[in-house]
Amino acid sequence: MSRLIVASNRVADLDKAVQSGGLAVALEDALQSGRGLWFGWDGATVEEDEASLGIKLQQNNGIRTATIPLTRREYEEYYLGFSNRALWPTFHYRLDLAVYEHSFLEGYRRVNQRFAQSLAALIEPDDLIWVHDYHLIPLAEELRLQGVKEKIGFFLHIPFPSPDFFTAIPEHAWLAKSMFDYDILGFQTSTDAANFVRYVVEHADGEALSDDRVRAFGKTVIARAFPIGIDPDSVYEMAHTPEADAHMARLQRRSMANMFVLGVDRLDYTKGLPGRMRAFKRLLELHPELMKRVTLMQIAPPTREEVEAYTDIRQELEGLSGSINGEFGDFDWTPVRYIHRAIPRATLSALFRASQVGLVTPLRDGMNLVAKEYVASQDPENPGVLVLSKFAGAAEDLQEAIIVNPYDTDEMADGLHRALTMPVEERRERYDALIVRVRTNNVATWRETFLAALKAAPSETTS
Ligand code: ADQ
Repeated sequence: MSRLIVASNRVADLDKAVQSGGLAVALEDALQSGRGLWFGWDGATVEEDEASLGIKLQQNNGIRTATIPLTRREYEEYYLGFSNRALWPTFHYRLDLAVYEHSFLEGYRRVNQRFAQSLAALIEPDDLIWVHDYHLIPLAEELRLQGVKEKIGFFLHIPFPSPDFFTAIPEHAWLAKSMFDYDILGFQTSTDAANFVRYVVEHADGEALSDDRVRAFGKTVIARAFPIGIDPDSVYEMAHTPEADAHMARLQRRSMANMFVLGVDRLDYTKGLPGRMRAFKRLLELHPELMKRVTLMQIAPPTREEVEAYTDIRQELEGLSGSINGEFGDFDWTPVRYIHRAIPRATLSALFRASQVGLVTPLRDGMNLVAKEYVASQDPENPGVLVLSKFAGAAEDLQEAIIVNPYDTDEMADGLHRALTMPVEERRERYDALIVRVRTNNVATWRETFLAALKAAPSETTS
């Protein structure tokens, strides 16, 4: 049986109970059910000469990991620089926030090279290699240079933008060419896969063949959508423990409002958090009868605080929640509760279940697992309503949510009002349809269909 080798930028601290990264949650599930190895950065930054300390092999919660540190300079150029100041904003259609510096690109190349050198030494014949996300796009090219002949698949967790945006990246042709050293490229949605194919055809003199195959640079690769999912049973169970019941009762007791609108996101400018608060404010302006009856609870733990755009968004949100509370709040009612830290998954599940509305309004999002977790946590007899941005990858599938345009404050306020006043029959109908979709496209389906496609990929794709 072939082993599964997963490579991602960061190997999560598997001993930690609280995690706030979608990738960590999905991969933990994926690796525990088979033999395998998870390779990546250990999260430490070291001085230039210490980096040669090399790979650390460990076993955690039944998962074998192989990790290496980054030097401070690599961290700045590869991680903060090219990955998070160039690729992340560009792939999320935010060219206004993108910073392209040559040193970033050089650092990105060097780290991918160093990752490949370390990983190549661990690969055995017939291993299946699965590379994750935008930090490691050229990893396959570097592994091939190290002589690795095994099948290598890539999954992009974030959107693949339209060619107009992708071509803004200096050396976009190099990046695209390196994607042809994979056997299979997985995207979150059919739109992302189509954007990639369009780039290849329009800008790389490539050709779209049958069966999702694309040919360019003298090579062929499969480009297909594999929508990521969650484990709906474990999410449901976590939302229905005696602790969750107690948590819900406490929440209701302590709050004057009897309805909650819940937002749960990493604090990121792609998640549309200021727009969400403005929509809630508009809801209160248009429907004063809802005052003291509804609270917006926004949970947003900080991430990437060394990138300026992230401190800006934090300040903007603190200002917005403060001004809404100042204008509308009373001694017995706080309209917006803004919690700026990660919270345990069990508590989160209880909050999902206790909220009448799950408000998920990113400006762009690869998939958005919170939308699926919200649906999976509901009581089938008395379910809450999902209000979902049309720019979340999840909207391609979760059509029975109330789909809104996150740039349109009035439409979002209207969507919120519909959700808060929806009769139970309609709530059940929408939930019944949504839960089928969440169950069908779950995390196990995602893993298995991707790995089956990787195994079945014709080996001439590497030629
Ligand atoms: P993220 O941008 O991190 O992931 P998302 O899909 O919403 O976004 O996953 C976040 C995960 O972290 C969820 O499981 C959520 O429950 C958890 N989480 C969020 N806030 C938390 C908090 N305060 N406390 C505890 N847990 C918290 C990237 C892409 C997404 C894509 C995923 C998976 O940007 O579009 O869906 O990868 O592919």
